[in-house]
Amino acid sequence: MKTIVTVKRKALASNDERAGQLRAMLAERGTLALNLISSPGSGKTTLLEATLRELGGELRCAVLEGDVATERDAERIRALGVPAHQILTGGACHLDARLVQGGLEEGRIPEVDILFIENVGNLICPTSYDLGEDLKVVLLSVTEGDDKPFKYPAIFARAEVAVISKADLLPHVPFDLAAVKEQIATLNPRATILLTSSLTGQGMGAWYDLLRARLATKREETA
Ligand SMILES: Nc1nc2c(ncn2[C@@H]2O[C@H](COP(=O)(O)OP(=O)(O)O)[C@@H](O)[C@H]2O)c(=O)[nH]1
Ligand SMILES: [Mg+2]
Repeated sequence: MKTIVTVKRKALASNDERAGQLRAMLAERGTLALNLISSPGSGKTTLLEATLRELGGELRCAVLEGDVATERDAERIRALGVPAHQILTGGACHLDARLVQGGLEEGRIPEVDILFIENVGNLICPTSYDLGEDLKVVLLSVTEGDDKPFKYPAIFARAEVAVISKADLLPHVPFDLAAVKEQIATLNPRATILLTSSLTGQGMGAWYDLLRARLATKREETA
């Protein structure tokens, strides 16, 4: 047991070192980096597609996609004319800083204003791995049940932004929105909570404004 804990600690320490290198590189470029985390199917890629349609003409964006298998998400992004690279983990349940460094290797992704990293779909493993991002964004769709923040507390405690997605489906599912907001606020009182629908555009203005504001802050900090 002691050996397992020590090995895991060492792996995380080595990841943190690489994440520090990534953070320094992104700061030098003035790139804002987001790490999107959720269960499979919560709407990460659809949120990105809507975001890139909105911001694509105004800001330089690129996407690193993390999945166990297939290039499907990267293909969805590239179909919008936005640079995307698919990282295949070959079974691993999360991205780590080494994989992201590989994804950013010369020529794969140009220098951009915002780099979106879509993590492998799950609420547990990606939580511990720093990818050099400026902020972690957790998504929870209204179809997943209103008990999830307390069931997966670590990610909701760490994510600076919580997006409650698929708001258009609220009238059709039992989902206590107030209770979910309360759980998230209990786990992270400073979290920004957004209610969005990528389908209808509900709440998306606040999401775009948050991205613009965070990029401006980063530029001021790194100028
Ligand atoms: N009703 C509704 N469906 C959505 C919304 N966003 C995504 N979806 C659907 O949810 C499914 C999974 O979306 P996807 O973006 O691939 O999720 P990901 O696995 O988190 O990247 C797809 O069928 C989407 O069309 C939304 O805002 N409203
Ligand atoms: Mg996806």
